[in-house]
Amino acid sequence: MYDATSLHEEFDGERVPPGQRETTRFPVLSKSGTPSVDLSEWTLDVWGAVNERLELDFDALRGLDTETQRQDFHCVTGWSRLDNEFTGVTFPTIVEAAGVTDEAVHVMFHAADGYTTNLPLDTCTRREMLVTWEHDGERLPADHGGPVRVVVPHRYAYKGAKWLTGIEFLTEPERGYWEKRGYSNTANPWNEERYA
Ligand SMILES: Nc1nc2c(c(=O)[nH]1)N[C@H]1C(S)=C(S)[C@@H](COP(=O)(O)O)O[C@H]1N2
Ligand SMILES: [Mo]
Repeated sequence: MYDATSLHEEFDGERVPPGQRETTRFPVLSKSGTPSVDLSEWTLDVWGAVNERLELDFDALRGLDTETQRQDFHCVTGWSRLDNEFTGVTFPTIVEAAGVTDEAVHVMFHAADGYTTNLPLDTCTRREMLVTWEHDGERLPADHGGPVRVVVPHRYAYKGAKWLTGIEFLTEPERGYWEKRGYSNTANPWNEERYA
């Protein structure tokens, strides 16, 4: 299993970032409750600055290279849950499958509840940036974004869209739901980039 729990070293920080408290619970934070996502109708759409638009159903997504990683999870409201096991497809695998073009500089993630969140492309093209459907050996619970969500251990968790439905490659930066409403656009936990 790939262990991503030492990535704090890259940010010259402690494993539990400043101002965070470790919890063994896994709280649920959603802007508007849990949408119902019918897996038989669900697809992950990938579009924008790509050579190959993708419309992956669940089996097609799981047919890409998958891996299991150990990762920490940092919520901007102050809790961190360490040593999660997530199984999924890494973002670089998706970039390759879609043939992302040189014009792409930014990424917008779209979700079934209308949520969006954004990141620069170079912040996404990392192995730890995972599109996942399994947590600690079980299918990802609906409250935590099942069937499929994004996890971002190098950023606060609001950068990880639950109920993922789309990945859009942009040629200009844009802001997502919380980034338009006062949360930090950069969201680095080791710099406590919580609010803009
Ligand atoms: N689609 C969607 N994704 C979302 C959210 C949301 O409201 N909708 N909330 C974000 C926030 S603010 C956080 S802290 C994490 C919480 O994930 P959890 O509920 O699994 O702890 O999901 C993020 N992803
Ligand atoms: Mo959050």
